[in-house]
Amino acid sequence: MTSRTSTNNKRILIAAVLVLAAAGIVFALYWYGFFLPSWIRWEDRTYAMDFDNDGKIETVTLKDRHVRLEREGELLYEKKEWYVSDMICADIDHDGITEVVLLCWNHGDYGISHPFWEKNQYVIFSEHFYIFEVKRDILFPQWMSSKLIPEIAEWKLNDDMSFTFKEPDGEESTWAWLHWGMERLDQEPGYY
Ligand SMILES: [Ca+2]
Ligand SMILES: [Ca+2]
Repeated sequence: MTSRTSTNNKRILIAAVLVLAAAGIVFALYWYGFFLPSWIRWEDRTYAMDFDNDGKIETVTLKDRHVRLEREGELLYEKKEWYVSDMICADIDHDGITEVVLLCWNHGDYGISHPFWEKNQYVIFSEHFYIFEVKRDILFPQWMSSKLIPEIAEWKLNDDMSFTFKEPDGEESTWAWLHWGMERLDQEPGYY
């Protein structure tokens, strides 16, 4: 092997290592949400109330994309792997118990119910609509959507506990929890 060939091989090896390192960095940035859509509005919110009717005040906080549940300064529950853009706490199903409703970005179309045969989908980010109750000192899942199609860019809770959703292109629709799941109110029935 000539010295020129050896030098070329080293250059190729270094170039390959640099390409792999760059790909790794890009993947890490994607995984941690650096390339999520620019239209997402990341809100910070705090709700303090007796969510579980035990006579003590719980605080649910959305800050820096993450949700925390605390009681009297003690951290009860935190979900770090989800990226939560907004949160509303209200009794959206009219049963007298306040729900914690999240607009959330995570990996995979199906949230925690991800089918085993959809392994490649686990990498891709998608937006979800999640409903929890504060129960047993955690955010206890009541209903969790699969990937939202279309996505929700903004939402508003109306006085009757219906939601107005605005899509990234500006189109609006009205939805509510009537029986099971979110149902569309302002046209032919649809479901999230
Ligand atoms: Ca309580
Ligand atoms: Ca309720």
